[in-house]
Amino acid sequence: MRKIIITGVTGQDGSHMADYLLKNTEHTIIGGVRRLSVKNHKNIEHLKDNPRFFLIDLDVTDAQNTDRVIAEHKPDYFINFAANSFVGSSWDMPMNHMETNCMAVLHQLEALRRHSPACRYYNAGSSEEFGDVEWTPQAEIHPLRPRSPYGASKCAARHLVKVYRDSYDLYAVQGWLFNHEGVRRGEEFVTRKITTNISRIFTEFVNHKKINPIQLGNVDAKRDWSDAEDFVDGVWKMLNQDKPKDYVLSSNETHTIREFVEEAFNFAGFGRNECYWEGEGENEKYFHGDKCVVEINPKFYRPAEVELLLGDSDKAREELGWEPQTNFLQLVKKMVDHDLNGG
Ligand code: NDP
Ligand code: GDR
Repeated sequence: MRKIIITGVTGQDGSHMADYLLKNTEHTIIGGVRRLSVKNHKNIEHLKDNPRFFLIDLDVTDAQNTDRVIAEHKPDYFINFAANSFVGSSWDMPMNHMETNCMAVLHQLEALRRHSPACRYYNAGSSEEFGDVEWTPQAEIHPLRPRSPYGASKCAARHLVKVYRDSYDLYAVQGWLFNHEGVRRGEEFVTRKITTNISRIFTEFVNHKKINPIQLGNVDAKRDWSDAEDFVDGVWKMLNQDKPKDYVLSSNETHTIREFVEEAFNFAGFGRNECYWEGEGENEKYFHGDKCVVEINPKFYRPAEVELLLGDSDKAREELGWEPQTNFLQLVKKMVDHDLNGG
């Protein structure tokens, strides 16, 4: 039986990883949580009585805290999902993104090499590192061209992971994960923002109330979306190879935010033929019959946008034997159904 520390365990990926490891391994899972005045353990509430799962205090920005935790537990695996993961906030709080997404990785690598050098380490890298893409699709060889402080923080962390791997012979990897979503996705990310608001609009609609449209930014950006539950399997496979290597995980398909909106309204029962876009740019709106259900709000535009992401995860599929199980339409439907049923 081995010990696995997961940071970010209250978030989307960390909680799915805990579920996955409790189901598929015999190992003990130690979830790292930071102190908050009001707990947000909704995603791990169902695990609280599991004897193989327990929580420890770990704020990843605190180097001493990190060092103590690693020295005490000497984990066999350390899976770092903790981050400020919202790209949009990274222009407002760039230092917080660097501290949480990059400096924390340095604290972890330093502590691991001193106290637990045989530990296998994963850091959550991102397709945002490819940023202003040079070509499409993006595989592991694509240059790093971040467009946000968030993307830059993940690139810097990537370099640290490789430097520590090469210098100290650590099993340390950082995947390039394209967008992955699901029913535990935070409500400010665009997919969940759409599905939770459609659920609200559905209630307004059936109760003949005034409909408050969803406010969105750039609906023409393209993303390569998958299901987060499929990705934790790929991360675990990356951690269990003969040699440490970094891989892209992606669906190998891309869709606009606009398409996500259309499919989500359709799954919620707002007939496709009754819905249409009208207007242009900041004045564009999406209607169901004569009711506006989506409008553009420039407040949600970003100072620099990643317009297109499309992954090429063929290497992971061949070498790890990994493949996503849920496709784009199944993912949209799963999220809409979940939110229509009360979230
Ligand atoms: P979430 O935003 O859902 O979860 C982030 C987690 O990090 C939360 O548990 C949060 O805790 C925790 N956290 C934030 N700051 C600290 C801190 N100082 N100390 C300890 N914990 C902290 O993100 P996801 O699950 O979606 O993503 C997981 C990782 O994968 C992140 O690193 C993200 O950048 C990366 N990633 C995600 C992708 C995606 O599409 N989801 C794609 C590519 C990369 P709290 O609950 O207290 O806020
Ligand atoms: P992203 O996810 O930035 O790709 O980062 P997000 O869902 O926030 O944005 C995706 C795209 O949608 C556009 N968009 C909006 N986004 C939000 N949040 N709100 C809106 O109203 C809105 N309107 C349009 C955005 O401009 C963008 O183009 C996610 C995070 O999980 C990161 O942590 C991770 O690294 C990357 O995915 C891969």
